[in-house]
Amino acid sequence: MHSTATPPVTATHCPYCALQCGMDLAAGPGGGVEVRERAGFPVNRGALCGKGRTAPAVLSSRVRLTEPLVRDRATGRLAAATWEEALDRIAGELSRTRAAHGADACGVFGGGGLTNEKAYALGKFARVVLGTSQIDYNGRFCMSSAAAAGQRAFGLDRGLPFPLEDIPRTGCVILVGSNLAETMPPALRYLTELRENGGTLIVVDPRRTRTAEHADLHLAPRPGTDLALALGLLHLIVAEGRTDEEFIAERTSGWEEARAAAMAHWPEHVERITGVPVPQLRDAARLFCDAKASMVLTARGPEQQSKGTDTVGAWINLCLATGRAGRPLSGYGCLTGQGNGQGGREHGQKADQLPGYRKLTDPAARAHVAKVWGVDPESLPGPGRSAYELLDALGGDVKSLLLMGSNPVVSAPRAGHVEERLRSLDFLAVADVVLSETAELADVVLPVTQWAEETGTVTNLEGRVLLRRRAVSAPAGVRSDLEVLHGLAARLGHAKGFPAEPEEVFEELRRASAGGPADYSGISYARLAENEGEGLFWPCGSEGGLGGEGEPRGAGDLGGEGGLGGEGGPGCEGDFAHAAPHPGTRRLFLDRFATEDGRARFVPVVHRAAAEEPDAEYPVLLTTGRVLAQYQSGAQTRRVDELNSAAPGPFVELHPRLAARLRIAEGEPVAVVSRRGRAVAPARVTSSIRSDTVFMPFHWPGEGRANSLTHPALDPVSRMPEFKVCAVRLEPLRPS
Ligand SMILES: Nc1nc2c(c(=O)[nH]1)N[C@H]1C(S)=C(S)[C@@H](COP(=O)(O)OP(=O)(O)OC[C@H]3O[C@@H](n4cnc5c(=O)[nH]c(N)nc54)[C@H](O)[C@@H]3O)O[C@H]1N2
Ligand SMILES: Nc1nc2c(c(=O)[nH]1)N[C@H]1C(S)=C(S)[C@@H](COP(=O)(O)OP(=O)(O)OC[C@H]3O[C@@H](n4cnc5c(=O)[nH]c(N)nc54)[C@H](O)[C@@H]3O)O[C@H]1N2
Ligand code: SF4
Ligand SMILES: [Mo]
Repeated sequence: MHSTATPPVTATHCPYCALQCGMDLAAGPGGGVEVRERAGFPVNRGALCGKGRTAPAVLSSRVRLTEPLVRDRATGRLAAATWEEALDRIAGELSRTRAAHGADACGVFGGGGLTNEKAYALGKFARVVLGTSQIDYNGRFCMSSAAAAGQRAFGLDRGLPFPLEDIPRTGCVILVGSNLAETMPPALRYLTELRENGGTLIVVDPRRTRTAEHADLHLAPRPGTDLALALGLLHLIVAEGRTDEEFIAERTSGWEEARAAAMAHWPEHVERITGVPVPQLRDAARLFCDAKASMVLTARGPEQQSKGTDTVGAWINLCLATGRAGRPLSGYGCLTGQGNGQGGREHGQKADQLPGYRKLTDPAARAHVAKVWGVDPESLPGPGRSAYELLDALGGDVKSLLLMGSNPVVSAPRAGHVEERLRSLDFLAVADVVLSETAELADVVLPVTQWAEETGTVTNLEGRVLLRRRAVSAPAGVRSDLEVLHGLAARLGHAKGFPAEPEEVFEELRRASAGGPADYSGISYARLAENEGEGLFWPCGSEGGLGGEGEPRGAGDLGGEGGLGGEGGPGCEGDFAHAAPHPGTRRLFLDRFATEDGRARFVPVVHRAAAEEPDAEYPVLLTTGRVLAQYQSGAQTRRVDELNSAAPGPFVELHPRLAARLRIAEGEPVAVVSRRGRAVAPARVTSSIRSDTVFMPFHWPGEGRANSLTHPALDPVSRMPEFKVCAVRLEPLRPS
């Protein structure tokens, strides 16, 4: 390892999930890097999971890409090349594609792990340098349904509209489809403290997970039926007269239609759909309403469905009908997943979006951002395809792809088909820190720096913007994603506008976001360094705009001076006459929602079936998710010995009754077959799962790849694929 720590101890953040735990990095013995506890950071108070603790192992040049690779036309193999050769090749191929087939034949695919600066630069690169509309990113597979539902109901999407510290102080939490004991372990503390304070925890998950074990009440619905469940609860609440009519009248619109839609979902009917007994539904409704304040938190379980947006909408309706939103210690929140899952969805790598969470179809937004970019608004392309649709179009009208920060060969739905589409491209370039399964297919692979080797900002699941500092130097031969975009832009005729220095990019991002829903204009590296122990919550506007580019704060999409009605503070909301810096907005919606009239919108939703329900041929439901010791496609964590020992490979979790019926024994290999493909993994027999459902984690490639099976049906609003439910058949494979 040639990493050296400079300075000796650096306060920074974890590379992995959206909690963005604080950690200290110090020089370890033998030139290595050591993770130390950073007790002062409030989100995790020093606690780290095994992934964060072992993250320095992925800095090692033993597992890293340290030189560019270019596919040799004669041998078909990837071979070491210079940076000049690699960048020239990419620029040349993209130019050729554009000349032959038009700008939209060039695609770009990004990631929610990329810093704000990278996400911003990637979106600008696509629209300004390539002129393509064909850009989207893996966040589409993550929290897009919750984002769409939040926009629809509240006029704004910030995953959590309140800080995590509010959770222990509310009265009741319904946690829907989140296994945070494994996916955000240090956050489990907020739920245990809730219970210590006398509050109740209700967990909704088809499996009795490590998280569900902490619950006062565990509801285990059939996968894909959360929409019916939420509507059934609302039906009961209305029937028992427990709605908050004053709140509904003062702060919402659309109740009558939503109420009528919910009333069609009788508890007995909901029991038949979900498998959750009526008495449990009644208990849940009562606990939620009895508490003085309560919250609903969702994660991927209910969201990764072809009706994810409506499902989250139904849970939001429940909060609104009971006055559990826009009030202290109450509300709906989404537990966003990736390291920069929040910021990554705000600054323009999404198909329909411009920086600052602006809409690409909004003429004022186009004019504002075009001015910051120094281009004609007319030159900006319109919205492109969503992630799966883009991957599905590869080799069709999209001929070349630049991919940064994702590994879709493992993580995309119907992955066998996606792999085939990637192979059919004229040209594929991948920037990664390791040779991922997707990078293996590329014509050019660029070795890039990662978290501890570069400075950048990330926005955690609370909307807390953080400075993630460089702590070590990168291995020789590696460049940053920003340097890559700088080099490519220069070769494609844009010598200016793509600085490689993160702070310079952030300064431009501030101006581009000014006045938008996700306003970062009041945030700077200097302020983030000053607020290192806390970060700054967006929206955080500037007083008087920046360099004449920004509109006055609040004049944009949020409608006026009242801003978002966050809780006040010195010089806060509505008080921009004097020069005190904006303190950021820790809590949203307390005075008004971010809609035009300030009211939250009920959406009338009704239950519908999953895209693929079990039948005689494929009689079992498959759901997918995560385990504690592996992260996502596993590209990083499968390279860490300690994590591999804890979670060495894929498995199929199934109930003893199902196992007995199919004569499958613990540990025996079993083939799981769907209409998309087949996967093989050892059986793990456990009574913690419903007997009509099997579960597979999706972290592994090859034979045990769960996504060989999954269904690419998309939610009509968010374009989220149905990762959490499809129909499969199980075939025991007795070892010969
Ligand atoms: N260890 C680890 N931690 C991670 C990650 C990782 O890969 N590994 N990834 C990060 C990212 S990007 C994300 S998005 C988060 C995800 O965090 P989570 O959402 O907690 O993760 P999942 O395991 O995908 O899904 C959560 C639960 O949903 C349940 N579920 C399945 N189907 C349904 C359903 O139909 N309804 C309901 N209600 N529940 C269902 C599953 O049984 C599972 O326990 O984790 C982040 N943290
Ligand atoms: N069946 C099933 N499939 C799923 C899910 C599920 O629950 N079930 N969950 C979905 C969800 S929520 C998500 S978020 C996706 C995630 O799936 P992916 O998009 O595949 O996510 P990662 O494995 O994190 O891939 C990130 C890649 O970027 C690389 N990388 C890390 N840091 C950097 C960097 O700074 N720059 C560059 N250029 N590269 C970097 C990593 O090495 C890795 O190869 O998977 C989705 N797929
Ligand atoms: S919980 Fe998330 S942010 Fe915290 S150490 Fe683990 S992976 Fe890193
Ligand atoms: Mo995610």
